[in-house]
Amino acid sequence: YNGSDLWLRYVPVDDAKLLRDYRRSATAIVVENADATTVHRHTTDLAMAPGSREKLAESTLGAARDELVRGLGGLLGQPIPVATGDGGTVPDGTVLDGAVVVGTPTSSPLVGRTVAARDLAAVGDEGYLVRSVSKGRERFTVIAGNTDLGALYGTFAFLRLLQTQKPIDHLRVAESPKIKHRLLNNWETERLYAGNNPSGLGGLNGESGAIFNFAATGASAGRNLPVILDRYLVMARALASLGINGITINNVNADNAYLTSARIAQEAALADALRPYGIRLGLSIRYTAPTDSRFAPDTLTNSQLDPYGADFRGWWHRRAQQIQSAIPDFMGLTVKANSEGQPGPQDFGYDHGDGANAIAAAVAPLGMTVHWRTFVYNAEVDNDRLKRAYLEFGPIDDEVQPDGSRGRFADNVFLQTKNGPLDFQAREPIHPMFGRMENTNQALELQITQEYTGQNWMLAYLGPMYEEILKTDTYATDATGKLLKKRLVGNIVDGTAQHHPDTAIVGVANLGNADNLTGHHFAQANLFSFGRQAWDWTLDSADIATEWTRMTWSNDRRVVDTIRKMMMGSWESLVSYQTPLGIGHQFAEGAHYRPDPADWAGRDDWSPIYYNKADSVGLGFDRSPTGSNLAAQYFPRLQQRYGNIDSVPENLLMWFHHVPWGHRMDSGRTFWDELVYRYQMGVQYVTWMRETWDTLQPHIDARRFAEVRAKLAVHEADAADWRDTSVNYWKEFSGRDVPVDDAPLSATIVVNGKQFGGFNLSDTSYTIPVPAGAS
Ligand code: BDP
Repeated sequence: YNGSDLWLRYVPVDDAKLLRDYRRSATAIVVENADATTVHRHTTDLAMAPGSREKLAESTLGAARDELVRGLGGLLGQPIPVATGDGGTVPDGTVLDGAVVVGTPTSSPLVGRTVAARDLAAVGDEGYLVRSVSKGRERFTVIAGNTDLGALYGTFAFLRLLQTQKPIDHLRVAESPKIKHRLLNNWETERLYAGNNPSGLGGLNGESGAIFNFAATGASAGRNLPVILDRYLVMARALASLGINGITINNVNADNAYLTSARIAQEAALADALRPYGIRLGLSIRYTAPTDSRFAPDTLTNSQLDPYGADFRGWWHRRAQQIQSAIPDFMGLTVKANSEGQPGPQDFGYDHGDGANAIAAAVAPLGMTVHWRTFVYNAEVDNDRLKRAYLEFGPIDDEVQPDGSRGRFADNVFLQTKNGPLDFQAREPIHPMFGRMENTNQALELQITQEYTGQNWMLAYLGPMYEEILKTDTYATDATGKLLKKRLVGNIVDGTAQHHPDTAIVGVANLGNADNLTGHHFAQANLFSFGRQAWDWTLDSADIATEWTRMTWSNDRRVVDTIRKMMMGSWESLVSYQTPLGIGHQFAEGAHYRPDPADWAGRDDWSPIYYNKADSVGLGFDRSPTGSNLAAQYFPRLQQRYGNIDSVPENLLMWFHHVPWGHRMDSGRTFWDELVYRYQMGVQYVTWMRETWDTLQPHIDARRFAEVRAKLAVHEADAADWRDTSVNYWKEFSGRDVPVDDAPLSATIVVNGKQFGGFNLSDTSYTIPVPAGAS
């Protein structure tokens, strides 16, 4: 088995008693009028590639029915019949004992009769109820939504119960998403480690490694869009199983090709295939696209790019209209402007507010949104790249408008902000803008693809990282300085903190054309976890790990416990051997995989030495009041906590302070000793993971076992490289010896306040290999 079903593996339930119970509770599938509500298609030549396993769904309820057929059939080890009466409805008096009934009150009279309208109203547009119902001597299960999509989400939730071996005979589930737009950004192949070749990057057969094949040549020619490949639908089903409802399909460093008529026709085909699963399409665009000669004769000159001019707005409106006529439910545009060389309004004397509002005004009449990214930086701002975003966006959010209200950004603009102020480092403090942008829609951007977290070589489960971010207290206050009641990052993002009506969360995805879609088998867990947390950010990442493991690997107790343990410490261990105690960005330039702490990359703000500031005094970037004072961009409580070396959490120590080598740590050790221990502990965790994985061999299918095993060997060697390279380099500045074991260390990993023990650190001392060329 190659991992190509992601977590939608429906292998027979291996617990005999449970299997008997399940078989009694799921004897028939009833989806009334499943085909009556077909989802509209806007392309005519849509087809699956020859030999496909997947099949194009014609409707959302059809997708729900097909999933039950596949899922129950697989899990119960026998085909489960689909029952529908004449005209697609089930006549009164039909025996329903054991049936699984799916629908909305509109699609299904039976659902309408069984579920109280009030209960259903409470779960909103995309929520669902799953209920065990008894009528006389009949017992059956109803999966109900207000919309077909809600019913589809409920169907996946029901199947998940069986996949994770939960009881299904007394169900009373009511669920609805906390955040409205739960989206992926797909950077195509940039920072993608999920391509179908051994390095995980580029492509075979003329394919690029990207999941969607827009421009195939060579052996793949003829299989490019609008031909639909199995992996698109596996993706669609998997995303629907999490409740992800949109995907922006191209890189934020956008190629204007995505706006050409030919490409729009291909995008329409893709949108048609994904529509039954509730997944809407969006595009990333370049601010200056109107000047691209590919759009001739509808091409503007630079002087027509004035955001207040009719030319610029008219152009975007026409283009958006063209997209909408091919893709009526198109979401909108994501913009990376005046960031890393991308053009933007500042090139023409305007600010981000002017630029965002211009495009927003052009698409607002079409009901579309603009996601304007806040990833802007400049090393010259107080010598600290990290301060720039808030300095640029804060005043626009705060600006008093002619009508007396505050905030200039339009209602259909989302500011899309990375979790931290730098750039997806393995651990960052939260971005200071969260909670500070009271008057503008916020979208939190998280990275799922493992650009800075081990790419496709390292096993790093990021669920705990997302959890840490979402549950961090912003200590946001209201205008009078009073602490808000709800003020975790998750509350800001879901709108409950500051009453934002429109809410969004975005994951930069890791989907490629690899057999298992994500490169590393365990990278599937990061997509899964993101989706679960996008639906409900209060979920516990350890529970999510358990769920994923049961669905993906096995329900065997030992396998579940072992894999969960490996996963839960893996991120913290990565932080520990890569960038411990709050140091960031120590990567060799470009690839962002190996360490190179001594590097100056030609530009301060891309350079490890700019971030580490190593000298004979100590290590770390002073962002306290004696330094750049990034700390002051946070709300008062965090400002004080981060700004003081004695109160800053140790895991962010070097983020905010230049820490003297002899500084006393909580452990009683000096900073230098603690630092070295952290590197070593991180590596030892990986050793433990590698050894532990080996013990699972009898329980794991051969191919996936071997693939993970091979990656863990590379992982261990590369983690050791991080440790050795870093410690060797820091030693030149500290002039101190590498500590030898004082006592056996307790290697408890604490994730979000919960402890995950699991491995024995009897020997934390190690000898650093002398680097080549040193005497
Ligand atoms: C950085 C990536 C780069 C992206 C950029 C962004 O290295 O590929 O374009 O973020 O988010 O992390 O715009």
